Amino acid sequence: MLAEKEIIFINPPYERIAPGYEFVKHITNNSPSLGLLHLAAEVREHGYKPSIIESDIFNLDAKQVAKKVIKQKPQYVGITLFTVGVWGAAEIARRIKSELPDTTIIVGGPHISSMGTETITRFKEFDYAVDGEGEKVLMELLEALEQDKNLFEVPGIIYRDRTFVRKTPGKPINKILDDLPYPAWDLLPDFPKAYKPAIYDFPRGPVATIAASRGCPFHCKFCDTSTFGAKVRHYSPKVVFDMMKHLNEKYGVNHIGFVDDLFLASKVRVEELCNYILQDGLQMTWSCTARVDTVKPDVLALMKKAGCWEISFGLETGSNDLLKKMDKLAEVEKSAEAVKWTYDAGIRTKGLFMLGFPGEDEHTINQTKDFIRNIPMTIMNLTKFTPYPGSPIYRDIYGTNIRDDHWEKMNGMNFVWAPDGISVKELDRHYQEILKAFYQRPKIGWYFTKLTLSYPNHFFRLLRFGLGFLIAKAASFLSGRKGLLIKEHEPHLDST
Ligand code: B12
Ligand code: SF4
Repeated sequence: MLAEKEIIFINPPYERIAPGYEFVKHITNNSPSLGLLHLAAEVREHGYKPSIIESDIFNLDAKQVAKKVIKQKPQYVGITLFTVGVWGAAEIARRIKSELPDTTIIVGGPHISSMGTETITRFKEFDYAVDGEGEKVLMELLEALEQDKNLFEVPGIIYRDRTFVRKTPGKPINKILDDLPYPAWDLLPDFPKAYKPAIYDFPRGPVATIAASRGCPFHCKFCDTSTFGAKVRHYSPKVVFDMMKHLNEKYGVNHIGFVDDLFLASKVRVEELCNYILQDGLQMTWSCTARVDTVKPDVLALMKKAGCWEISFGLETGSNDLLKKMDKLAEVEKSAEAVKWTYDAGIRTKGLFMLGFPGEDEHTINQTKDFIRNIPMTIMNLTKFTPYPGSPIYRDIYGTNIRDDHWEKMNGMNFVWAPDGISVKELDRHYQEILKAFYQRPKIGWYFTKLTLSYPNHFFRLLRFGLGFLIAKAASFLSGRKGLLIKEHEPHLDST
């Protein structure tokens, strides 16, 4: 018999690291899914018994995750889907369904918000999908299922009705975020210890994430905003402050990563939050993301005082031409000014860049190299341009053709597409060169040495990374691969 009202939420495994480079895991981002924490809190308030499986963080593959679920025999399973995770999720669902045919499998997340109908059509092992923000719609769906109501009355869901796949109208959003329960951090096994952002991305852990707002009104062509849409909604600053304090007092969290698309969308709210922190004397550091046009010296100075340690700016490229093509509504000169102000305020800048956007060529790549050498940026993140479903550029490139052949590679670390006149091989070479142009400067090397020595957490992670590298090299020589680390991709199993 099935346990009553039990729901297991799963963050499925996906390829974050090229096969053969598993030791890199010690220094990469191991943050939990905040979406699942929100959903678990919501269903718990309505009498369900939720639990959470974070596959990658606990090194669980699809088979192991399914085994855990099958043992628990839940009534419902909820899986969060990024495009990159769809195949892993489908394998988990298939395995669960073969042992527990009565367990209902519901999916949601950014991939569903952008390509839900296609996904449900293709993957018969998923029963229902929730389009967009999940809290309210998931509850309505569960209620409809339990009370055998007409599913067409639940807004924002996708389901199979005999041979048809139906999508119900509407995509309800949470208008007042303050009404949501706190994310269910208490349900995360080994929280906060097991969950770390990438090395050097925080000073002193433990770390937790908060989304203080949802939505973004911009339409940068590479960005998938289909989950939260254009309407920005905020928690009130007092509630954000209370959440920070709760994490600090209950779990000993010392650093918060704000994952809002536009943390600085409202300067007034950020100032209010800073004032709460300062009045209380809360000793936490935090980081956030911002557009370059939302910062000014006065607010930066206040943020620094209130513990802001790093701001991630989507700088993207050193070419104004490319920024225009991206519809970024930004200029390189403005970016340089914002980074300089941030540096002057004593806050680190993390520059988020991308390589290979349509229109990229040798000239724009050289402009990026010049740009990164000339701004006071502390850390740089370079992703390989990926046309994610849900982003405007996806439609420009592929039209309405569904390109599912690249899904498992859509992790920002593979070129799944290349602009005219430049090959993937050349892009890969430029990728290495740009990173070297930034990181091989003595100034940067010295900064990271100091950081490593100041925070033992980083030192130990680096040590494990180094040991892992040596072991992988030795294993490669012993198995006749002559020191080569990369291993072949295992092809995914088609579900159809
Ligand atoms: C923080 C973050 C990360 C963190 C943590 C990821 C995580 N596991 O949550 C890290 C750094 C690890 C990360 C990595 C990546 N990320 Co990221 N990330 C974000 C970011 C900035 C915020 C996510 C967040 O916490 N949101 C707040 C919570 C509350 O929302 P949520 O998770 O979406 O959940 C809500 C709904 O989606 C829905 N829902 C979600 N799951 C489910 C499940 C069920 C059953 C139901 C009913 C509903 C439901 O309900 C939730 C509550 O309302 C988003 C941008 C954004 N605005 O969301 C990008 C974003 C999600 N990332 C993106 C990408 C591409 C990636 C990477 C693949 C590559 C990269 N560029 O870094 C990797 C690997 C992805 C992975 N599987 O972890 C894309 C996804 C696009 C896509 N179609 O796949 C986004 C949308 C950025 C963008 N605008 O393009 N990411
Ligand atoms: S890149 Fe940033 S500003 Fe642009 S649409 Fe995405 S979240 Fe908004």
